Amino acid sequence: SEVRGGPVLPDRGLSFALLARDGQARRGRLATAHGIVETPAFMPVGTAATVKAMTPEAVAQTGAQIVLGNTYHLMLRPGADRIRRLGGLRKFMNWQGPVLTDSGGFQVMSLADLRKVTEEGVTFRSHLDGAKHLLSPESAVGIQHDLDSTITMQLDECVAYPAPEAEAERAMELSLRWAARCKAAFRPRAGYGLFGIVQGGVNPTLRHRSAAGLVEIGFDGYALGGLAVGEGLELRNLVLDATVPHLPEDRPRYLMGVGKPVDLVESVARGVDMFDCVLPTRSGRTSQAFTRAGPMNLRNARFADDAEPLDPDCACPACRNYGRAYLHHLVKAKEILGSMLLTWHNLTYYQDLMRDMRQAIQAGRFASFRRAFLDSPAAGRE
Ligand code: PRF
Ligand code: ZN
Repeated sequence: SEVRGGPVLPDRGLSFALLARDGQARRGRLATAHGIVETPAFMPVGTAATVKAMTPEAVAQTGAQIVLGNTYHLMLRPGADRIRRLGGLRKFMNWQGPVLTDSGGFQVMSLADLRKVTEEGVTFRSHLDGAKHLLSPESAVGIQHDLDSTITMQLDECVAYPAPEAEAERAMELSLRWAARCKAAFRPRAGYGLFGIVQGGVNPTLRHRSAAGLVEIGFDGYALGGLAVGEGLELRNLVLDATVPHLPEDRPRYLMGVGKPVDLVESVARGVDMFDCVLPTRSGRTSQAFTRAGPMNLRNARFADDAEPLDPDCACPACRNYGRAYLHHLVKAKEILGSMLLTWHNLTYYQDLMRDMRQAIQAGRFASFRRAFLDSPAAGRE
């Protein structure tokens, strides 16, 4: 079982205690104004002030200690000022723990219409009603203050993959200038933090310069952006290996938008402490389950008469109280409960994986854990 310790909050910022190290893998504890996060940690995505198909109470029962929200979606609907008046995002959505909010730049690039990036910020038209907006480093931080985010992300620009090196360099340098403006606009408080975001495409030199520039400005944590954009596991691992050594040991490292279970294990092995990804929740709504026996699509006819639990080694309600045949029926009939139960299971699977990694690091057996995982069907490499 995990080491327990009371929260120790610094006067300003977040406290991050490194409890154990095993190779590059780290076991840590992040203390925030809104609760403790044991790391390595996976943050379920709650884009529009909801982790889709789950109540916050159920999200907490999966073992999640922090959820992610999105500046872009919330500024457009229901509006940052409204959420501020209603007591902040945590109160609005009834999530008791800490929240990390992404800054909006990445979502603008993937969702908004008529985007334009300038030194000032990014202008765009809402994908909901076409209204024109500007997101600047200062307004992105201001909106995250309105949301009362526990962890605020800097505004950055993430380039597509592949990108010409000059383009990756321009976006990296712009993101660094935006990082300094975000730091100046951020109001430090005890138990709240601001994270910088490393960019630089897949070029190790650019990544190094980005990391060094961010460290000079000084942040409560450092995110790795611009990855999981189609570069593939091998290239991503090379970028991680080239970047992580340039980040401070005593600050959390967050790999944005990653990933599949195997990606989490391989990134923890390279020193990453935090993750977020839509995969467990989105897959849950599209009939895909992550299990110890590997990924399963519950739409498959082979489950029609299969009364076995989805994953016999999982303690979630979907696995304890129902069989695969029933889950198959629910997804075939497009019943909402199918999305709910598969999301509940997938989030539990992800949290169990993180807990198992934390325990393995703590016990100094992460290398054998990693080998066993990679050799198992759960790695999805069949
Ligand atoms: N920047 C921000 N959010 C992100 C990313 C990024 O580069 C990614 C990249 N996978 C996911 N989410 N701000
Ligand atoms: Zn389960």
